[in-house]
Amino acid sequence: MSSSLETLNQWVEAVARLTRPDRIHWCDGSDAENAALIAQMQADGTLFKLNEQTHPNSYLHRSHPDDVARVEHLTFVCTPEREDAGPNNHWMAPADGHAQMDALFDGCMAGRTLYVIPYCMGPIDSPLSRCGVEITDSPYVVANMRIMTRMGAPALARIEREGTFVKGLHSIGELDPNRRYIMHFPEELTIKSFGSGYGGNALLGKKCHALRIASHQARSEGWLAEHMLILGIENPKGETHYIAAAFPSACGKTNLAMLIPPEGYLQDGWKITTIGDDICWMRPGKDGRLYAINPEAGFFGVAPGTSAKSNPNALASIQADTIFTNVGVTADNQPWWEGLDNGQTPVTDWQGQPYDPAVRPAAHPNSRFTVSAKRCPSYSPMAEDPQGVPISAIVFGGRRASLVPLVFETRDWTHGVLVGASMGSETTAAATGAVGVMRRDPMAMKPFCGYNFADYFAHWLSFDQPGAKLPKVFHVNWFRKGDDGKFLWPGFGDNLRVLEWMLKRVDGSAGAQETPIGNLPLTSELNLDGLSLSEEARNKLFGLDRAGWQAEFASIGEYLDEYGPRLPQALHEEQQRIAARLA
Ligand code: OXD
Ligand code: MN
Repeated sequence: MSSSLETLNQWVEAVARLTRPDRIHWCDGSDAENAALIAQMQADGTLFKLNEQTHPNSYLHRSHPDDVARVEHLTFVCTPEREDAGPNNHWMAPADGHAQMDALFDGCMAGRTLYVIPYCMGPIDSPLSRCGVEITDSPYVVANMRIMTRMGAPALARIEREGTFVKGLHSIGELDPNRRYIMHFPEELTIKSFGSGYGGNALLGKKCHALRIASHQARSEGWLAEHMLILGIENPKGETHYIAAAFPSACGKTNLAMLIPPEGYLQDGWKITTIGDDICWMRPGKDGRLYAINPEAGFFGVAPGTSAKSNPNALASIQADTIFTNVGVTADNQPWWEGLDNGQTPVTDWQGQPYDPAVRPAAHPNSRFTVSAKRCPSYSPMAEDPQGVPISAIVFGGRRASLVPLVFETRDWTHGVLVGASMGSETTAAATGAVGVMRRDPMAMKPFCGYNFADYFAHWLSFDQPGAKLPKVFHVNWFRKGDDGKFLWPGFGDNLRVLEWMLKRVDGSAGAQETPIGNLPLTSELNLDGLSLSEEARNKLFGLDRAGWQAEFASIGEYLDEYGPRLPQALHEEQQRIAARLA
């Protein structure tokens, strides 16, 4: 036996001694294994079969009502030095973290099966991919990991070849919010998660491995692990450019990744292809460009708001072979959520109670679908390319009702890093806590960066080296509102108009208006044909509110000061330079 398999066996044995399961099952990822788990969950009432005619092979899971989102206040990064986790993370000393977690895990799997899930994040034969093994006592987690990762025998074979893997230990415990923690030990490539079955807390390949542990690993290995979608844009000449875009959770990454071009663009031959909707791993290639893979194999998307109008590709994806979590159901057992707009009505809400809109929505605002990326009509074969795709533009964006224009281009990489580092957004239902509160969410990584943001910004800056051909960096805001509180920009498919302008800037075929905050589009060069935008919309989407930006830059300066002397001087200087130009 190879030494990595020995290490794995020893770890599984040690975990079994601690958690004391009745049985141990090594997952091979086969159809038969999946069918058996599904049957078992149907029998114990944790999974309900949906209408086989309308939604073949699809199921509904209802989680504990207190376990519906990520729990940022219970998520820790345990580095030997507190400063290495930074002010952006909750911290605990590794020994204390292990002691606290191991006390929770003690005997927790009695009467249960311990599942061992070998998985690979990224195409199985890609040098950019990384493997992990999750141990869990939740068959729901196994079924979801099978969709979200390359799970089973091929991953185990790669682990045997490669030698290293991330160790993730998970138990649903008693689903008690008072006995719930998600801890990361980046130096040990280890995750321990207890007391939650919710995706972001329990599918350890996703946020815990592919972002928190991977970002830490990426820093020492010279790459980036980011909370970004990746899409391809094919123009009428048949050329494809790839864009990576970071938006906070539940701000439309899935919709943008699967965008359907507006009518005129379709006729002209534009096409969008999807590489990923949530996570992007990128590293410089030999030619100096950044190459990206999507480490995931499926989508864990937000259901509410997904409709034939907002995201036809997502809706087509989830017609079969899908696990729905916390949605409502119709009388004939079809899944239903607010914003589905399909003319049907729910009879049962996400808690399994008769639907009464006065009591609660039919679907939880953070209800989800889990589906293989291969079911998505726009999924690109390039997503399986081991070399990844070259990135032409990086986009940052938040949910900002005021101040921030539709799009601007940053002047250079350092400015781009500052714009990413100072991103602000209104909070959403993807995490527990208040919704709609503006907070700084650098690179959309606030909940996910596995180390001190000051070091993370320095790592981003370090990519600007001789010979590097870095992507252009842009900022967008699809969420600007007018005085009447309504969105000013139509969004969805029409966002392609903005992406097209970015690509024109990349190839040098569009001009721009230089301003202190960056380069704004000339409205003559951003295609607005067929849109009826009011005078107010044009002013707010394409104009610069100088006084508002002065205040914003003062607030950005205060925010950056929270990182103290560890913050790269180049970012301070960039912030000061722009603040001075605005004054
Ligand atoms: C997600 C999230 O589930 O960001 O992708 O919360
Ligand atoms: Mn996400």
